Amino acid sequence: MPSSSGRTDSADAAAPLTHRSFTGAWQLLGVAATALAVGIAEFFAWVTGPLGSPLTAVGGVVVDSVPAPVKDTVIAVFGTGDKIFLFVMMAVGLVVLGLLVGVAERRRRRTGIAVLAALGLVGLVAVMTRTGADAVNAVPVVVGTGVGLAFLSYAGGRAAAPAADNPLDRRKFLQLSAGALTVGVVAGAVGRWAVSAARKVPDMRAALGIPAPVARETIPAGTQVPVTGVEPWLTPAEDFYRIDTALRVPHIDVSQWRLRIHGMVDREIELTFDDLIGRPLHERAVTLACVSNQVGGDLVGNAVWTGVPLRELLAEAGVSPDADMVLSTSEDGFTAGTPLSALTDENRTAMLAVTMNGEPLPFEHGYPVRMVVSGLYGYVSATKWLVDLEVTRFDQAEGYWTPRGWSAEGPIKMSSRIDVPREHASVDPNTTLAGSAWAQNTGITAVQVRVDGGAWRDATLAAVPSEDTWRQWSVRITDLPAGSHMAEVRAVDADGQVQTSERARPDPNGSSGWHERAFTVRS
Ligand SMILES: Nc1nc2c(c(=O)[nH]1)N[C@H]1C(S)=C(S)[C@@H](COP(=O)(O)O)O[C@H]1N2
Ligand SMILES: [Mo]
Repeated sequence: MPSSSGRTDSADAAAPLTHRSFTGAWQLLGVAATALAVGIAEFFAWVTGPLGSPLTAVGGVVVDSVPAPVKDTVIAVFGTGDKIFLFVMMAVGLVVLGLLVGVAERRRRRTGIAVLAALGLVGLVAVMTRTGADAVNAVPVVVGTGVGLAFLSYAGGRAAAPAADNPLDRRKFLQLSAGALTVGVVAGAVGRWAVSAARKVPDMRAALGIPAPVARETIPAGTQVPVTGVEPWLTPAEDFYRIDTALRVPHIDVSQWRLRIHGMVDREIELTFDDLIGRPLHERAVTLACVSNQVGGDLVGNAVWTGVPLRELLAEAGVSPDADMVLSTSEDGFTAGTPLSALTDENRTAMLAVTMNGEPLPFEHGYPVRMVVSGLYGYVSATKWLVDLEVTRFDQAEGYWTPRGWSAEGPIKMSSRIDVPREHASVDPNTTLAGSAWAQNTGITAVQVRVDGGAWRDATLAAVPSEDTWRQWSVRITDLPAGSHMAEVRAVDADGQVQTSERARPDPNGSSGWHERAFTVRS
């Protein structure tokens, strides 16, 4: 078929495609069909709700199957960008699968169709096995896969037809594939954008009238050492580290929110959000830490929370003396197993928090209700988007991370960190070192620093409202000779325990070891 455009500079362009010709065209066809299938599915997820998104669902399955060392490596390399990394990996994977679809279809008709159909099936299974999915969530994947398959079948059939009766020349064929690819990418982008934009919940969050706490936290003056470069004692919510398995941040409607307290209790309790905030609220500053935090790492933050003490709710429910764990569940199916003793102890802070630094919880940090327990790593205590509390036993239930290689119980290890000088900074011979240290529930009584393996010097400690938070420290060092140096820090808690020098990686129960910092003194 002659080209009608007149641009016959490339004779090839007008040549008909034959079954085995021009691998590139077939690869483009495969990628286009795959993009069309995924893009259309993501587009329809906008209509049926975010649970219908195959990308989110497959990503969720990947997140759920990641073993502890892999999770730690990804977090160590990408930090809180772990989710972006996952989506980039999925996009690359889809392109590779698309190439495979095209190559398979070129080799033998219908094999590419089979590969794409199998891909759709994987998406469907992923979607349907996510927490909360129902039949309607199957629609996007089914429609998307159907469109992708129809396109592949039509265009593949044309491409493979004998030259004589083939209405598609090579240029038209490439245009068709490029068009399908564009439609797929645009539909997918629009769908994902619309899912996040179509949320009415933010308005309600801003309008929430949460009563003032009856018991206020009194934050003493001087919690912050006057040294530039030290992380703020109170971490702004925007800068607070975020770690969770949620590829789709839950947006819960507070008017629909319910919390059930059940299991080994005398009386089950069900609370609405109004019931919860109608109770006396307590305000506490508590430092949260992630078990994946490396020595010197930044997966730790300090905020002022208000909420209802868990002790009171559990007492009302009447906990069985045989119980030793509370399994908390979030709206998206994450679970944490917290030792009951930590939640009933009068000397510990353990609450259902509704505000963070004076605002309703940000969506990323658990809106509308999360747990905050002083002294336990987040994975065993800090359930965000909380909807269920089951009083149970460690020999009968386990939290999300336990079967994935993390300890069932996760007390936060005593830690200290050097913030200043920054790594490889160049400083004056007289300089101030500063940072923070934490031993929640016990409290920090000393921080010691040494340079180049010399004598330990006591740092000056900043003020803290309680032993629930980290404590800043600083120490002035004078007359350091020019050249490279190494500083180390260690903490001492109120029981006289000295922080261990023994290095441990984060899994299975938290990193340990002294933080060291290399720096240079200018001549
Ligand atoms: N629903 C839910 N809650 C969760 C998690 C999660 O994956 N899902 N991760 C936990 C972990 S591992 C940590 S360290 C803290 C982090 O809380 P943040 O993101 O508010 O800092 O949340 C905890 N609560
Ligand atoms: Mo964590």
